[in-house]
This record gives sequence, C-alpha cells and structure tokens, in this order.
Amino acid sequence: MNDRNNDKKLKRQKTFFLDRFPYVIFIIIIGLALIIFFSVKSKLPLNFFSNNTATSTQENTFNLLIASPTKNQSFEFVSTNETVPIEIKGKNIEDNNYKINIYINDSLAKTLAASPFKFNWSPPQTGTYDIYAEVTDDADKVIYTSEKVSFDVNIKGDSLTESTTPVNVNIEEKKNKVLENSNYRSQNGSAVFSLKCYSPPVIDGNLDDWNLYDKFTFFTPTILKENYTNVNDVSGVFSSCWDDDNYYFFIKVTDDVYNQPYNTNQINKGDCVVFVIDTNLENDFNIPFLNGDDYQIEFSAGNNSGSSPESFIRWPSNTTSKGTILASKKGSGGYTIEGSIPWYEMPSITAADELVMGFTVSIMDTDNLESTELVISSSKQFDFNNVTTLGTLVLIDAGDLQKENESSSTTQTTTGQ
Ligand SMILES: [Ca+2]
Ligand SMILES: [Ca+2]
Ligand SMILES: [Ca+2]
Ligand SMILES: [Ca+2]
Repeated sequence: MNDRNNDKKLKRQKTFFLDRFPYVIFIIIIGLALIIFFSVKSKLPLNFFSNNTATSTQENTFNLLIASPTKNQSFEFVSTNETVPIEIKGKNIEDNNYKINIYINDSLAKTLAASPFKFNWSPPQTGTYDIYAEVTDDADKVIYTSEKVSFDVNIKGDSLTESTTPVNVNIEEKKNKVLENSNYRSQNGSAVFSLKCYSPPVIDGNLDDWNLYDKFTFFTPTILKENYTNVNDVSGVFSSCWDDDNYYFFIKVTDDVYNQPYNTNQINKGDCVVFVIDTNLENDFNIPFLNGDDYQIEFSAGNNSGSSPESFIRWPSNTTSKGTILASKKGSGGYTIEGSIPWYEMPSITAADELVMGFTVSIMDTDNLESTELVISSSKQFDFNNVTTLGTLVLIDAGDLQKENESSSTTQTTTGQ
C-alpha cells in the first residue's frame, strides 16, 4: 500500500517538474538575457540606451524667466532719473556658479553673478525695448537663453539733457571686471557702485545733480523685519559719488511717519541713515567684529523740532563728524539727506579707482515708539555686531560723465512729449 502510494507521489512530482520544465527554461533564458543586456548596455550605440541623454536633461532643468518687466509693460516716466526694475528669475543657476548676461536691444546691459538677479536700468530715451537673458557657464559658454520680452518706456522729459543720459556699456563692463577680480561678499547682495564726480554735487538736499549716478533701491528689511509693512513704511533710493576730497551721497527715504526725537549720540534711536564701512575688506573678510579700520556713521535729517541735519561717528571715535556737510528736506512721505564726508574723517580709506570695500547703508525707521522699530539695509542680512553681513561698495572712475553727457546730448534729440 505504502509503496504504491510513494510511487504515485513520485510520479506526480515528476509530472509536476516535467509540466513546468519549459517555464523554468524560459525564466532562466530571460534572466540570462537581462544580465547580458545590462553588462553591454553602455556599449550600445543607441542614445536611447546609453547615458548620452544626461546633458540634455541637465539643460532642461535650467529655467530663466524675465520676471520684470512683464510682457508689453509700459513705463511712464517724468525724467530719466527713473529706472526700469529688471528682475530675472532662474532655476539651478546659483548652485552652479553661472552668470547671467542681460541684453537690452541686443546689447549687453548687465552681467550678474549672484542672486538677486535684479538691477535698475536707466532707459536712455523714450522707445520700445527688447530684453532677454542668457546663462553662461565657467567657460563663458551660453547654456540657456530666455525668451525675449518687449516693453515700452515713455519719458515725458522736461529738458533735453535729462532725457538723454546714455547707458554707458563701458562703465557696466568695468564694474563687472572689478567684481570679477576682487574678493567680495557676493552672497550679501548687489554691490553699490560709486562713480567719480568731476564737478561735485551741490549739497542742498535737491536731487537734480544726481542724474548721472547709479541709484540703489534694493533695500531689504533686516532688523526687526517682522514690523515691515510696505514700501510706504520705509524704503529708499541711494546714490553716491566721490572725488579726491570727499565721499558724496544722496538718499531719498520714503517713510510714512517722520520721528526723530533725538540729537547727537542718540540719533540712532530715531529715523536715521547709517553707513557701516569696512575699509580693509581683503584682510578682514572673516572677522565678524568692527576693528580699527572700520567706520559706523549715522545721519539724521534733523529732529522733530526742526534742528539741522547732523551726523555722528559711532565707530571708532564716538564723536560728531565735524567735516561732514549735510542738507536735508522733510516732507509728508519721508525725507532726503544729501551730504559730503571728507575722506580725512575716514583716514583708513585711500580713495582710488576700483577700490572695493565692505559697506552697508541702512535706513532705521522709528514711527511711534521711542526707539528703532525696523531697519532696512542694502545688504541682504545686516547685524550691527557682525561685519561679515556687510555688502560691497566699489569706487569707479569712469571719466567725466557730465562732459560726455553734454557732448552726446547735442547729437541726440528727445522724443518725449
Ligand atoms: Ca544737490
Ligand atoms: Ca515708517
Ligand atoms: Ca575692518
Ligand atoms: Ca519713521
């Protein structure tokens, strides 16, 4: 009985194996085929199977978009003091050390190497402009080009000279060259450029002699930034220039409530403007504290009772700045301060073309309280106790702009109405 049963079992097992034998063979063949395929895959000529698609996938992960101006946007300006805000948004650009070249009407307007990829562009005259941007790699090879965006600028210029300020490509190239050749804190935001002036601005609080100079507007809330509401709360336009004697500046501050109850060494608690300068950027690159070659200078447009504008050198001397000349204007929506600081007040600086310094200009806002409520700065982060948060100031000598502007304005006509 048992033997017969065993025989049956054995027979069933044999049948079971024989029945499935073709399947087993089939699975073994597929398995071998896969092993062979993967081992020779990289040698196959077909792109589809090889890794050659990697480069195009990488390119596709770039994205470059003109965020400002928008398509067919129209700008109505009253003078060439006003600028078109240019902002490029990119994907995977920063991580790779790439640069963005921005072309307006097919000529290079700006090269940006660090985010934010934005700047203010001064349109030379009324007209329609095309803008596009391209990404270049370390070898200056163009690896991505954005779409072209058209926009209109209408300058209702009231004088010939105002509406014909040319965009000077040479100056832009020089700025880029200086930044490329220097060690500066690009991660802390756009550099502030100061052009040499061949006839100094009149210190009277009026903007009219600042047409030719760069305007810096990218102020970011940095200290007590949770109190920031909008551009009317506090924002600013900063411009500066220099000659062998002085550093000149103009700042137009928009501030909904002017509140400066203080004078002299307390002006930093009310509405005021502060420069922090590290004159030995190269050697102090990683030193967080202020040392002997640094300056912190504060400026007030005058107190609430109408005292004169004043400045205070908080560091290193803790004294008023006697040589500084200031003029200010206060209005309902803010104030302006125009000033000249003699270089002898900052003896660590030897003013020269292409000098690169650590620098942040901050606007301190006090509206209703008795001390500072909010600070906006020209660098992305700012901390009075940390010099490594400073942005960059570059002195540039680009020749006599006034003279160049006058000679070019005689050959150009304004189309503003
Ligand atoms: Ca002036
Ligand atoms: Ca305010
Ligand atoms: Ca220093
Ligand atoms: Ca205020």
